[in-house]
Amino acid sequence: MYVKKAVRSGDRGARMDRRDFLRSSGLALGGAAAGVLGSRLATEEGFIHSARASAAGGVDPMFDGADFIDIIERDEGLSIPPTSFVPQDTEPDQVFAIGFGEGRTYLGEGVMYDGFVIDGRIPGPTLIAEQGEIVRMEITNTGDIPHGASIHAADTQTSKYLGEIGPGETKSVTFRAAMPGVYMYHCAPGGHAIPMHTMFGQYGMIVVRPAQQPYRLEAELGHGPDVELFLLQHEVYASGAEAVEGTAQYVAFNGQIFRYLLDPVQARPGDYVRINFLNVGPNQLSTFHLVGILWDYVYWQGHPEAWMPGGQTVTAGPSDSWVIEFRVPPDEGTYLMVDHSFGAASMGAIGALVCTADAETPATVKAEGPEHTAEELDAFAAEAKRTLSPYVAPSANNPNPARADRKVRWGDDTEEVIIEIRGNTFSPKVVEVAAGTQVTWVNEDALTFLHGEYSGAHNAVTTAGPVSFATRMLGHAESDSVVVDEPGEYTYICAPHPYMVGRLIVRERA
Ligand SMILES: [Cu+2]
Repeated sequence: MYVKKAVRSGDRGARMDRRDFLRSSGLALGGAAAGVLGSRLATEEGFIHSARASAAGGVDPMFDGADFIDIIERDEGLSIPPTSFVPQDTEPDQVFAIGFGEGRTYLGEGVMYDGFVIDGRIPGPTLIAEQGEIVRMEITNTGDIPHGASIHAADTQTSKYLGEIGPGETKSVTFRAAMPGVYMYHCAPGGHAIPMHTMFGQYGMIVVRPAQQPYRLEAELGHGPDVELFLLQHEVYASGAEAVEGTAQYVAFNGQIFRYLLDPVQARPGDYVRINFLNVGPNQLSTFHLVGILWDYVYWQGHPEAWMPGGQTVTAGPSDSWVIEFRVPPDEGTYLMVDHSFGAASMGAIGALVCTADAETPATVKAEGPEHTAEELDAFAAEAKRTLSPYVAPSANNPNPARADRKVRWGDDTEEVIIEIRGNTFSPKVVEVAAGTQVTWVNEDALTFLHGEYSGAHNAVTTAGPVSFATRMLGHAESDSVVVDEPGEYTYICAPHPYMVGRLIVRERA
C-alpha cells in the first residue's frame, strides 16, 4: 500500500512563488499549467481567452492534432473554465498513485471491518490539487477482483481510462483540475460493481483549490485558515442487503466512529476554521452542524463563487460537498461537530472541536482513515467485540454479531426457506433448516447487465459440506431451489463473486 504524490514541475515552493507572480501579473495558474494555459487571462469571472491567442487563431499547443479541435477552440473562448480534457500524454503537475483492493480496517469501539479499501484504508487518501494543474491518477488494483475509479473532480471521461482494472494491473487518466471544489472519488469497475464497491468502502476526497479567487474569509482576514479540516462523512454497512436498503450499521467521520470525540480537533479562540465537508453517503442525507457555531460563509460544492452567508447547517445528500468557514468565538470550550440527522450522530457521526488558548495551530486534519500496521490490526481483531463484513457470514471472532450476521433458524414444520440475494450478499447470511427442507435462492439484485463482477447475476455453489449443490445462474427476479437431505454445515459462494459467502446448517429432523 502506498501513496505517491509527485510534483513533476519543480518543487512545490518554487511553483507557489511562480503562481504568486502570475497572480500579480493577472495570470493565475500554477506550474506547467501556467505554461500551457498562459495564453489565458484569469479574472474573477473565469478564463478569458487572450487577444493574442485569438488573433493568432490558434489554441494551446498542447491540443495540436486533437480530434475535436473545434470544440476545444470554442471552449477556450468562453468566460467559464474549460473542461478537464487534455491529451493523455500531457506532462502532469501532480501524480496521485493509489491502490484499490480488498482488506480490513478498524472502525473503533471494538469493531473490525472486512470489506473493500483504498491504500488499505477507508476513506482513501485525501488528494489536493490547485485549480489549473494537470493531474494524473494512477490506479493500481492491489486486490483479487476487478476494481476501477471514478474521479468527480474530472470534467471529462474517466471510466474509459479507469474502468475494468484487473488484479495487478495499473491504469491512469490525465486531466486538468479546471473547476475548484470538494469532490468525491470512488471505485468504479463498471456496471453493478460501481455501487457495490462504493458501498463496501472504496471512496475518498479530492479537493481542487481555487487559484483565481480566494474564499471570502481568507480575503477578509488576509491569511489562510488557522485550522483546516477535511471531513468526510460515510456509512458502514453490515450487509450488502442493508447497504442497498440504506440501513447503516454505523456512520463515521474520516474512517472511525467517534474518531474526533476521542481525539478532538484543536483550535484557539479567534481562529479561522475552514472545513472541506463531503458527505460520501452512499445513501443517507447529512445535515452537518457545529454546536455553538454559526457559519460565516459556506460554498456549495466548494466553489468560491457559490457562496452564502450565515447558517446553522449544511445539507448534503450522497456525494454533496461544502466548504464551510467560520471564526471561533473568543471563549475557550468544546464545540460538537454532528450530523444533525441525529440517528447518524448516535451511530458515530459526532466529534469535537476543542478550543483552548494554548492549542497548536495552524493545523490540518485530512479525511483519510487512520493508518494501522498489520500487527495493530491483528491486535484490534484479537480484542474485537464484533467484525462486520458486508458480503461474508463471519464465523470466527464475532462474539456479538450485528443483526445481519445472526443465524436465522427455521423449525421442522417449515417446508421452504427463501434466501434473497441482494447487494452481493446472501440474506440471511447464515440459515439453519431441518434436513429435507427446500431452500430457494431469489436474486433481488436488479442490475444484471454484463457478466462476472460487473453484473448482479448470482448463483449459490458449495465450497464445503457433506455433499455438493449448485443453483443455476440467476438473473434479476429469478430463483432456483435445492433440497438438502444430508445433515451438516455447508459453506457456499457465488461463483461470479467468490467473496460472497453464505452458510447453510442442516440439522437432523427431530
Ligand atoms: Cu473496487
